[in-house]
Amino acid sequence: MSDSILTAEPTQKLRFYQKGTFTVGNRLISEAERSVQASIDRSNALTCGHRACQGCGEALGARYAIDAAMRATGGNLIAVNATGCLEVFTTPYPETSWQVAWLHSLFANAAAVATGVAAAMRVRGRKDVRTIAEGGDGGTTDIGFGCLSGMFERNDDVLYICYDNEAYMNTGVQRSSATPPAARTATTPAIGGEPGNVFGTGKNLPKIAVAHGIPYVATASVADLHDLERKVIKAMGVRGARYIHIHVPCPLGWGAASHETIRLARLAIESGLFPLFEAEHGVVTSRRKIRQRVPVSEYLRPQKRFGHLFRDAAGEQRVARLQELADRNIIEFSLLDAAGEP
Ligand SMILES: Cc1ncc(C[n+]2csc(CCOP(=O)(O)OP(=O)(O)O)c2C)c(N)n1
Ligand code: SF4
Repeated sequence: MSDSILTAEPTQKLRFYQKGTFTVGNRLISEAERSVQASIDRSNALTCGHRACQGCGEALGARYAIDAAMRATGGNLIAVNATGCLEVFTTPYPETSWQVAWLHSLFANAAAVATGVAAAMRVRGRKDVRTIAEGGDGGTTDIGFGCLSGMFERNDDVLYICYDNEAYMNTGVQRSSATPPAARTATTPAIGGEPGNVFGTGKNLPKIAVAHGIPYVATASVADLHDLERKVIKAMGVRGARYIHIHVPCPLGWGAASHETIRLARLAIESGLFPLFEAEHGVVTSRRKIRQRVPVSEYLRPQKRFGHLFRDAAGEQRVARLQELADRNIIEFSLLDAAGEP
């Protein structure tokens, strides 16, 4: 083949999506975009030796979020952690896996304690020391909600991170107000006329945070760690109240295989059930488009908490209702390209 034929060949732009391991991903993307996990410079805020279950999405999400915040602040960071799995599996007395200044608060008051820490740093003239509060969805959407809303309303200089595994996992998988409809939990068994969690209940905390008009709100997922890191770094560049809601599959509570954590998190995004977006001062400013749309059943089927949906016609109707919720998200957040396809 001559050179002239070679240069005349049409070129096709390839788009690379992270599909498998991050080792492969790191080799195929530019250095600037690579995950930090293989870098010798990574901060490792949460080291090995903690006692999370195998495949715990919360452990992964917390490690990447706090590492990114440490990088953004040069390590000048204090984390306040509500009671929950993350607190319990990282700090069995007298040990700790945290390599960052870390305080355990009550279940209900992580946001208020973090506000106090930020105020103390301000009074001491240490505005360079930044504060993060973190907790599970139970601690955030239910019992800590009042303190969190107050922190938002006063625009306190704190980043609050919610690790959403969609139930109270640490005490045995009870329903929270972030549990999805139809999901089976210890308190919403798959029996009776409406098996699993009831449709029409619960609350959407990212949207509630946006409604407070705070400087920055984002949703993120362990399925896209680059996006997660970028959002945490962006949040640390802003002063005032900030909120990031991270979707973190829980193999134990969801009845899923531990190696399915990332795939499930990805299917939640690609089905439209968990939209990824950012909002500033009450206005949605960006969203991540769906890349390969999938029906919600692909996400639900591998999880035992939704097993009762795949047994009879009544279950099929509930899957259709969940599909409607995903479709509504797709419209509300414009998750598909203009042509209607990813
Ligand atoms: C006031 C109070 N009520 C109940 C508890 C018991 N408790 C400890 S952890 C936990 C569940 C935490 O659930 P969540 O916030 O969703 O975090 P996860 O464990 O799922 O990460 C509960 C109910 C407590 N510690 N304090
Ligand atoms: S119960 Fe779930 S959230 Fe808790 S450590 Fe195990 S996998 Fe993680």
